[in-house]
Amino acid sequence: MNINARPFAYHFELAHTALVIIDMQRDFIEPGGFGETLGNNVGLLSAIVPACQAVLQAWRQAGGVVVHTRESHQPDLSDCPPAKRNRGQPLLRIGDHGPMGRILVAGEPGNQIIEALAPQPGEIVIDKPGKGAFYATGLQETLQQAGISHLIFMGVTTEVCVQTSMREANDRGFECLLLEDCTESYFAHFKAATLEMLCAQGGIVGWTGQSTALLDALQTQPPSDPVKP
Ligand code: C5J
Repeated sequence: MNINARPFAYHFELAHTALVIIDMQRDFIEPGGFGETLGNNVGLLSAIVPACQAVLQAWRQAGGVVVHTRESHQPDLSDCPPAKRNRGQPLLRIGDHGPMGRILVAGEPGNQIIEALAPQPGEIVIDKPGKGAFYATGLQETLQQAGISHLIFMGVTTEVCVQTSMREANDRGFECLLLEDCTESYFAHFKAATLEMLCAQGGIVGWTGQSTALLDALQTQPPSDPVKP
């Protein structure tokens, strides 16, 4: 399939492409979580949920591989270095008790992916202690075993975990597209700058495009059996 993208058309084959949804968790999107403790207006992020839902539904219908990531730490915080936990002056630090349970800790209510985009059985779910989806996870091996060479990204936040993951993926040889209307930041100018820099210089990190272009391409695909991850 070919879809319109920046800096030029993005070509992918469904059987070798995964949809990667970065950190669409209550901790970033709802009040009382990690994002808000850092002083951000978390309401800004929910604007992309309908577009993400439309893509996820179409991708599932087409039978494509889906990867969800969660930024999360072990309850003993053994995977959360002081350089991360002690940074800044948040209202609550990682591991502290908040209204949605312990901040950014695996298994807590706030650490779950929002209901609208909840993983389905058979989809890959990666718990990551860092910003990038490849750091201290088995994601690279999992994707290689599934024959995946192309990644289409959505999620939050554009300039932190999404950008880091896309750069990590590109360094590992994956051909990456970021859906512009399916990613969001607490800072509009950071989102805009990130989109520009990822696809600048002939696509130095990868491509960016619109979800409608992907949806149009998927509509021409006959529904198929799910690709085995
Ligand atoms: C942040 C993320 N912003 N998922 N995490 O700390 O972007």
